Amino acid sequence: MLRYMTAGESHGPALVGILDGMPAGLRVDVDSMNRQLTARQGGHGRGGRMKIESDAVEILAGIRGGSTLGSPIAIAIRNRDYENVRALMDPLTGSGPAITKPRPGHADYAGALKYRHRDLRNVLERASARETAMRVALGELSRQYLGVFGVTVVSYVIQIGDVAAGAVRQMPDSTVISRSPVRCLDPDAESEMVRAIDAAKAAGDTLGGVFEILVSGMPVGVGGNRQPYERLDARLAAALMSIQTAKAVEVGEGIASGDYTGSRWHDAFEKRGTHIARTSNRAGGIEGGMSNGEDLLLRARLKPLATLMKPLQSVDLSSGEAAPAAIVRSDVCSVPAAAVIGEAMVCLELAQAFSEKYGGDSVEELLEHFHASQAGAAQVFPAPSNTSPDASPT
Ligand code: EPS
Repeated sequence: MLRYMTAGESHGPALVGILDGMPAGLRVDVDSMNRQLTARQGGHGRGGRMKIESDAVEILAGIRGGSTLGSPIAIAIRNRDYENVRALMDPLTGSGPAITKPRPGHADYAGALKYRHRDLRNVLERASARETAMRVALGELSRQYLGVFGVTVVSYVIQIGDVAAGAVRQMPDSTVISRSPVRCLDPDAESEMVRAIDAAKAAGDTLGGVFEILVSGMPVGVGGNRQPYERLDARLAAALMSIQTAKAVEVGEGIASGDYTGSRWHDAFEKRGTHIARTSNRAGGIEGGMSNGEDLLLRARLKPLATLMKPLQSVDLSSGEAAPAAIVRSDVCSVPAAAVIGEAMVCLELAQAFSEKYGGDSVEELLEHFHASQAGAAQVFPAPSNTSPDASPT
């Protein structure tokens, strides 16, 4: 079983993460982990913090000579900004003026009451999206694990504020995505998105948006329907909803599904050569909580960031008096970064689901299980099937 845990405050000494259950013998590409960390830091609309950090992983355990050992993998990412705020954040002596005016839309208020903190900094330090740097590092390791099965995961932005991009239905080139300042594949929408972010910044405001994740190379039957928590759609939705600012997740054309009749919505089967294909993919590659062999299509809708340079009305919790909400350094728009984080979350969740179905102690054993499963599935029906062993990666 694959599982992970992270720790770290936004301005503490470091973020740390442990990924347990990775098989032995996986070649690890640290450069691609660092590239994803750089991608997470990017995107038009990011704030001053990103000029201070240059995130890179430090491998502490579980990897030797560039390959996984099968033991727990431990990683650190240093917070450079810690050196600037040591007096405030030192784990033993840190202290400073309390933040007491909660930002509407942020974890400030609920967290203060939940943990009985009088200083909202004690809430915002962990609530900050800074911790997602570690998710991205662990997610990139999970992507490398998924690569063993020939699975590819990409993300791109399809909306920022009220600027929407054209639909994407084919696996896009990830280098094209990473060249865009807003991870958008539609050049017209891209320049309008950049303009919208600049306008929001000038107005002291923030913007949310929508990103999409496309997963190709999925075998049939990952996830399950025996128990609610096995369902792949539920698990991927939870993984994406865990991203700061996420307010809704869509699987395939899920949001519109209630508007259709069954005969118009479901993805009919079609015999195409030696394969069973579908005439559409409104289900987003998941039926009955299991992958159905089509590409996975997921979307996350993000609210605008809660820290406003022209703040909303709040209450000073220390005095009970009305006051504008606290202003702290923040971003204007983090949708492109959230897309990178979304990819990581999907990789982490999919890797767990794959390890449940095909798990092994080494990559060799994993592939034995996978090939045996694919070959077995191909025998179920003598008729054409897209689970043929030929479809499996070499
Ligand atoms: C972020 C780090 C934060 C913010 C932003 C994202 O750094 P700092 O608080 O030092 O400026 O830039 O966080 C938020 C928008 C938030 O609400 O916490 C990051 O690393 O992604």
